[in-house]
Amino acid sequence: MDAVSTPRFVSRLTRDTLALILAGGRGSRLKQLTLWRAKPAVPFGGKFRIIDFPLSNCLNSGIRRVGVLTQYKAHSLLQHLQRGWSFLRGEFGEFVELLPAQQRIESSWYAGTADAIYQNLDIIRSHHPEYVLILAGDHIYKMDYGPMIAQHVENSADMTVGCLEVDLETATAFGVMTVDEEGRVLGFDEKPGQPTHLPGDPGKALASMGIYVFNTDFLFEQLIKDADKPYSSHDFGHDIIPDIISKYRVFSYPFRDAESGRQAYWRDVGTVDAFWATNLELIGVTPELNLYDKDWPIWTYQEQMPPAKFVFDDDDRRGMAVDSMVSGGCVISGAQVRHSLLFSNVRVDSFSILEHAVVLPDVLVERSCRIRNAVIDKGCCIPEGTVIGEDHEADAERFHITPGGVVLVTPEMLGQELHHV
Ligand code: ADQ
Ligand code: ADP
Repeated sequence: MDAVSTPRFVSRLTRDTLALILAGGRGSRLKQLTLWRAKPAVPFGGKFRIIDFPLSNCLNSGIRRVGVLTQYKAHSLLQHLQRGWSFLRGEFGEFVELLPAQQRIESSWYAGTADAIYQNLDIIRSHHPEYVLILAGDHIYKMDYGPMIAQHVENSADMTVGCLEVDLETATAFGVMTVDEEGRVLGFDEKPGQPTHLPGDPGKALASMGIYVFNTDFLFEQLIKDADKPYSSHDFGHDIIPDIISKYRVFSYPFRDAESGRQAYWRDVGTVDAFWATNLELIGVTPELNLYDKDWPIWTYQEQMPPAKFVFDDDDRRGMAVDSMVSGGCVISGAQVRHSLLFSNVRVDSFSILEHAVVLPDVLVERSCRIRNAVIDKGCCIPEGTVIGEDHEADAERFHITPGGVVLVTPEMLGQELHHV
């Protein structure tokens, strides 16, 4: 049996690994959804936040030492982590540690992803990990990191980069790699204008997932070297990887579904269109991302709430939701909800109709509203009779319309200062 498939070997490796989740990016393409919160704190899937996915992946992979590096608009993220992710016991060497920017005196803010790690070198060192797993805080996927670390060790690699095949047209948004038959990285171009396609497939490119395994000592050496370079942007994709591939052993790790061997589910909900579509995709009978999978639970923090209810209103009008997901605390009273995802504590009142809507927590939809193809941000109160998603010209005066025709509505756009109902 090869070592990769030996559970004991893998679990020793995951025990010796410290995961660091980069949770500081701005995520400006999510528009007003990230006006007050970092992208990893954006709610997703009815009751989760995006960061719950990489964090749950760590836990389910047996990695129980995790640092979360925060930066931009971190309040809501920190609150979520403190409430939901402080259950690991430090006494047993297990923790989710918050690592905000400004740990070092000489620089006050993280420059790039490598700088964010560099600023925390002393803290990383104090945990004595053998391997460091660097993750992004803003992707939706379920991944066992154990086999990736095992492959890294079997290859005697200095660094391993997780990768996916993507369509060539979208490859300009990624780090694009070329590899040899053994998977060793030969070339790496961050966000290339003209991405190189896969050898046998002109429509596809090999993209970095922005997740990396490093031998700790090697990581330290490279970060210290990079920190001294005056023209570096201190970024893994721009600076570190292109600089090391010709001198050291850098390998790719293709992210595949363990059972089917096919490319696994992975989404960057970086735009409002992607956010809307990825949430609504969860509704189908057999969605690609199964949140009901007991073998790979996604943990989160959520207030305790009563079950959702669907009630007749005073005029005996039926409250109903079909082809939808409805979270705890919701009340649908004399209203119709179709092909929509309602997060916790949403109230929809009489005569209102919701279709293809993603409604974040704590929203009140008053009577006689019609809402289609929309994302409604947390805490909105949609006043009686409001129509959204039928006339884009009218919508554009108040709301944000995406290139895909989805209407984004936030409390500010409705002139509502208070975030909670
Ligand atoms: P991008 O996602 O564009 O590309 P970047 O904006 O640097 O790269 O973000 C990477 C991750 O780090 C995100 O989770 C972000 O939130 C976080 N982050 C960014 N700057 C940070 C900072 N200073 N402090 C803390 N966190 C920070 C990267 C790779 C590409 C790869 C794609 C895959 O550079 O090569 O293809 O990810 O999505
Ligand atoms: P969360 O994303 O945790 O649910 P909120 O949606 O309440 O949190 O907002 C995230 C952060 O932004 C909180 O610190 C909140 O106080 C702040 N915030 C939200 N809306 C506004 C606003 N209109 N003006 C100022 N701060 C706001």
